[in-house]
Amino acid sequence: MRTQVAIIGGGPAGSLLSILLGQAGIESVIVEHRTREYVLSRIRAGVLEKPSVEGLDDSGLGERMQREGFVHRGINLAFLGRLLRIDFDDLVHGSVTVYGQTELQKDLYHALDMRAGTILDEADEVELHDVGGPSPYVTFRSHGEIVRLDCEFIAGCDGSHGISRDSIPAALSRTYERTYPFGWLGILSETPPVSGELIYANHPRGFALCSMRHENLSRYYLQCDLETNIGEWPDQRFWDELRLRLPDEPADTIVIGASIEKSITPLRSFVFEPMQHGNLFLAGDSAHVMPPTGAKGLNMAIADVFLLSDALIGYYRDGTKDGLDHYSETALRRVWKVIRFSWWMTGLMHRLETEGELGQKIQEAELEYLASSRAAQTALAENYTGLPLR
Ligand code: RFL
Ligand code: PHB
Repeated sequence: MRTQVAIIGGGPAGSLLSILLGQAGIESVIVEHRTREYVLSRIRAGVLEKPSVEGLDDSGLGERMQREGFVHRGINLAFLGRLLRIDFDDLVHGSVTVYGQTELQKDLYHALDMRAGTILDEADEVELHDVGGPSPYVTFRSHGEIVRLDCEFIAGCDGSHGISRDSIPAALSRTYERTYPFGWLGILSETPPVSGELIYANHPRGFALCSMRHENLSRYYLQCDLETNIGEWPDQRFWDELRLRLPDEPADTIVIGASIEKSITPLRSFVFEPMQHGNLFLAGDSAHVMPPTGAKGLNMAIADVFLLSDALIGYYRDGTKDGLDHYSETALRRVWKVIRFSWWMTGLMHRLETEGELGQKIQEAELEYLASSRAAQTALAENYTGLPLR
């Protein structure tokens, strides 16, 4: 089998890349480890920043998102029993769109199907070969058969547990990592959201987040210990704890109901450098992971893919290698700013055991400062709604 670009991983990064390349007449094949049903069953991100929304719209992929997504012009920070609204519209003329990753993934698969894009799923034993040389190829086992896929470029879009980055020699690469000593216990519940906008809550008992998917589907998270056993968190305990971590106003009006999903996510900041080697290019979670506090992971994957697709299109259309040569350097400049923002917001909003009561007081002082400073609110709004793609 032969193609121009072999794409490892068919999550949002891999699917979007294949579509954008297809629109420019460049052939690609996606090699995905899981089934489509499995990929669509993962409940993950919920917030798209402005540059993601604009990019998807410009690529003709935003029709359902525009119809069914919810534009949010602000978020709320809860602390010391009160709510502080960060008004994106007023501060930076910005907004974000609440649209689940699952829905976006469905739209991407639909667009791939319409162009007869090739996804080889249930691929095992995926291996990359000769990424540093002129004729890279990928081998894998698909439905019992060993397949060899020859290509000109490989895009490693295989997420945080992927294998692509292992093909970049250790002597030439570097990882930066922090694992946080806590996670998020999340539930999805068919109840109306407690508020029209997201609420990020700082509380001495731990962080809480009230989010949503639509009018009758709420997503809530609680900071939890890494050793937390989900079995010890029946729905009632979750709701009781959530109420304790919120100011009275939202706490008293929460509509509770049965959860339809419950899971724990560990929190991590991780960057792998460089994001390219020879003819291999990394995009999305395969190169960087951030704690979900700033709602950035999916948006970063989308930003990488716009940059990489432009670089590949530049090469195939005009023969210029400039975009490809500078891909990692350009992508990482934005990656580090976003990693920094997610780290900052995580540190501001979570209970930090090692910092004790002093840490709590300092967080409260910073939140008070935010409440009193338009400059500080503007910095938050600018980062949350999305830094420019370049
Ligand atoms: P994905 O989505 O993990 O897709 C990678 C794909 O690669 C496949 N794969 C392989 N395929 C072939 N061979 C191999 N060896 C392979 N190994 C893996 C996998 O099966 C998978 O299909 O990575 P991608 O495309 O880079 O997309 C990244 C996003 O999924 C991720 O950053 C976000 O979900 C993060 N995230 C959030 N991001 C936001 O922008 N806003 C949010 O509000 C937000 N909330 C979240 C989140 C992530 C969460 N969890 C569970 C990690 C909330 C949570 C709880
Ligand atoms: C979500 O709705 O899943 C969500 C929203 C905002 C975040 C993280 C997750 O910061």
